[in-house]
Amino acid sequence: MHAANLPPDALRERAAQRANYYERIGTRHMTPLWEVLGALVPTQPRSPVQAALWRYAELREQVIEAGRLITAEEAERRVLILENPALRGQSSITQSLYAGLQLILPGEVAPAHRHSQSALRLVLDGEGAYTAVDGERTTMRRGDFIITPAWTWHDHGNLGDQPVVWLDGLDIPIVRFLDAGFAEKSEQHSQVTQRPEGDALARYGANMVPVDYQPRPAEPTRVFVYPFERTRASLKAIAGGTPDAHHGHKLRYVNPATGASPMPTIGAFAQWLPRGFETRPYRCTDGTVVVCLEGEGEAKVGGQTWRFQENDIFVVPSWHALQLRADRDSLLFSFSDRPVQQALGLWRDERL
Ligand code: 1HN
Repeated sequence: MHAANLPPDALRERAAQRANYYERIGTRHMTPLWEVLGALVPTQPRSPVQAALWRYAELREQVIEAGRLITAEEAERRVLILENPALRGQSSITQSLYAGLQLILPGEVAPAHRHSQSALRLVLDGEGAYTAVDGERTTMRRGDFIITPAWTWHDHGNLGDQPVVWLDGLDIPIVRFLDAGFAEKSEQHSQVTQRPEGDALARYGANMVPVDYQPRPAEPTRVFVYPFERTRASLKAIAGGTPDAHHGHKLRYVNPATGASPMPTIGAFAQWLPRGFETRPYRCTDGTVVVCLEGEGEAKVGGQTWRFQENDIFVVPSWHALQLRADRDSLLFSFSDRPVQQALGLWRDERL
């Protein structure tokens, strides 16, 4: 008999029988699919992630205070994690990604280590720091996008006279989900450099590669720094053309030897929105972290609207419509797990 036709007594009786049954099978570590099927297989993504924005003025103040409380040495990495408001305690900004703001003060060293997690840095503030990746240093300049692929040795230092702040993005939640994390500390505090600065960019980042180099599939790029100067010049050069209605002028960073994303788990993008331009709403399945490197404007994410300016950071959850408006010429950097979703045949987007 259909539930709607049962008298109230019978309905109550049946609910009690089911509850009793669920409890008995529960003691044997079983649970009924029919109670959770809709949530397990939603008709479209219903991310628990919350749209959120962090203003750099506040971030900077807080991270500078951390500089008075703990040294880079003691902390190993002096970082304030940006936790999604709906994922507190999980060290995650989206379900798949970690983000944090790192500070290194003049004279400090963040000692060499390596781990299975892949990392990116986006330099936000200050001059004079460097990162070393597998034996090569790169000077960190504002807007530079620097990667430390999985299992590469990396350390940072500040040889200048200013605090240097950057955004870290890592695939920590992905590696945690897969239970595939390893890490080790180096005996070398700071890596001994094996090649001069600029070597990787000269060999792999000038539309050429060493004659016998054949990248393995999914190998991260040997180019570990994408200088802001070059990114900006490319965007400026194309900015005279007609912007895409949903993206403005948007490029994705690639491994120049393969066309794939710089690292297998994290995709990164740079976007130019001319002053006065407003994008049409767009959504995609990769929850995305966005940083304003230049300009200012307004972002609408789902039902929320924020103003953004330089170095502000916001997160767009999976399948939330995003609409951007630039009130000055604006340059936005963003990163997401898109290459993972694409490799698995999961990625979708929609132009609204
Ligand atoms: C890490 O190695 C760095 O190298 C930053 O700067 C943040 C967060 C978790 C695990 C490793 C870095 C990190 C991290």
